[in-house]
Amino acid sequence: MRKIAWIFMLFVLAVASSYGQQTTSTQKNNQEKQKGLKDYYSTYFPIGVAVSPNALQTDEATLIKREFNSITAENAMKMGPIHPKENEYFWEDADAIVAFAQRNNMKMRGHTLCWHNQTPAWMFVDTKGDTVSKEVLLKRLKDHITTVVSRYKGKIYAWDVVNEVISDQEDEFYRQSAWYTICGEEFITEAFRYAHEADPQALLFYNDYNEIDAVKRKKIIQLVTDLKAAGVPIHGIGLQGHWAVNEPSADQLEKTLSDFVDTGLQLQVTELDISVYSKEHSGRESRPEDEHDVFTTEKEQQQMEIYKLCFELFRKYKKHLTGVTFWNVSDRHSWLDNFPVRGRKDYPLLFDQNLKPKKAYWEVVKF
Ligand code: HXH
Repeated sequence: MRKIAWIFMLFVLAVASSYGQQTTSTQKNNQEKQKGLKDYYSTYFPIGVAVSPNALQTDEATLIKREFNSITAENAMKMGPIHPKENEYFWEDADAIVAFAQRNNMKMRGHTLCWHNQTPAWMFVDTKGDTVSKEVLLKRLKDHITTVVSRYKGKIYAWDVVNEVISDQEDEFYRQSAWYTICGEEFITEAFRYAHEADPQALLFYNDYNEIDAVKRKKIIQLVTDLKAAGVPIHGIGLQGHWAVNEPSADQLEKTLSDFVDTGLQLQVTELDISVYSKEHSGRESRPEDEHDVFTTEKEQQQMEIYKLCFELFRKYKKHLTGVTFWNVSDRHSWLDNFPVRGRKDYPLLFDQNLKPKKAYWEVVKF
């Protein structure tokens, strides 16, 4: 009788332990099923995302870790936020983002060292409020770049050194920014030199938008070709890629990528999003009819097709394309919520407001 009890006990234990093993392997399967964009694209290029320090404290952090293997600070490293006063840097936000990337074995892109927007008020004036000289401004630029790049040396593998210096006007080459008006084109070459001096290992990019426009593209190509020829340390071109349901066309994007490949520099798509509204190239207030312009099934379909097209071409150009970064995490919040139309919500990303993959996501990973 005792023997039977023992056999019964052993049987119970065996069943329990195999049940335990089963749950363990089921859990493992579940983990394997949680593939992210970075896994689908592991043999192509890193997939990045622009973040705020706040996003890293919410449930978006889990999504970021699952889907992405590269991070950019959306705002925290821009000159205004990080260098609010001449003798004062604000490191907290940028440091938190770099620490998150390091903790999670992600690559980190730096954005951006020299730009005409989000610059601190003190940068272009002296204590009396008069415009500073070229010498003073270049010295300030050098101090800024040296301090920021040195702090993250070895932690940031690529920097957007100069952002958006090419004009949108057909008959004008350089944007008439304060940098340009005070220094002439020299601030561009100097910015690259300062960055290279501070971290010789970092890859240095020129970054701009609306590169799918043939006229603007030609100017960007001219700029980077001249920089390269002059021996300026530049390694890549960042195509922001703020596109929309009505652009780019397949031919336009293919021509864009192949034209840039001809420069011999590496390419990255640095700020990808696809607005569900037709592209507008100037800002405006919202109009009553905008309210009806919501995320319809038709828009969802159009957005899915553009995303599909983009990633087909990105994969085709994988030899030259060394990264694709999304500008924001999910439709819960994006910079396009207020831009270019104030107060209008946009749905430009691959994850919806509940952080669930959208239809476009499945098209991007289906290949
Ligand atoms: C990017 N500029 C910046 O690189 C990035 O740092 C920022 O967080 C978001 C977008 C894109 C941009 C370019 C031009 C522009 C606005 C945004 O100017 C316009 C003004 C009115 C209408 C359309 C464009």
